Amino acid sequence: MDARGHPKRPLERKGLPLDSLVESFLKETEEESPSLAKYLKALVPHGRNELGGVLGRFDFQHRGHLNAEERLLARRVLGRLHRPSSAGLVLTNQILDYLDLNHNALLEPKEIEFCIEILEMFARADSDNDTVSEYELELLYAVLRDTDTNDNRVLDAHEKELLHEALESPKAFLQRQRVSNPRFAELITKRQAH
Ligand SMILES: [Ca+2]
Ligand SMILES: [Ca+2]
Repeated sequence: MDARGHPKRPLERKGLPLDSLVESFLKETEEESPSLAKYLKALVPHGRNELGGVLGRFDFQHRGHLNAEERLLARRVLGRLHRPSSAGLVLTNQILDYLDLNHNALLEPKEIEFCIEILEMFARADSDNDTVSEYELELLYAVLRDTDTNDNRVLDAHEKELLHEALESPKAFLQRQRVSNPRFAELITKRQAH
């Protein structure tokens, strides 16, 4: 395995061909998913970089663009976001860092499945729909930070197990988070004050 995919030396964002990843993805997505393309094309440059950071996780062959299959995988994640914005994509990258369980800067099918399960759970954390809002991404990020008990910015096997239990009874889990996770509680309080 070369340095790019080495678990201890994850691919740096600055090493990714962000422009090429984003340009080619937007071009194809215009046809393949016009509603998603509409939001992504409106991103400011900083948001486009964040989008490139997400897309790089699906560039399994390191070619600087995604093929049809990789685009489908990317859209399984991006399509879950409610009106993807720059701030939402920053959070998405932070979240995906945790869910890159083998720390190789790519999201393999198993990691994607887990990611979708988690996103589905958080899609209903605040609003009752299938998409994850920026606020719900913030809640999820707060949960991941709390679950990362050894603070190494990735979910280790035992930490992932904790989250698996959460998926079995999401409502009870979120209730417990309000009590046990100060970052989560703070977000809820802020929200209620508005
Ligand atoms: Ca991975
Ligand atoms: Ca950890």
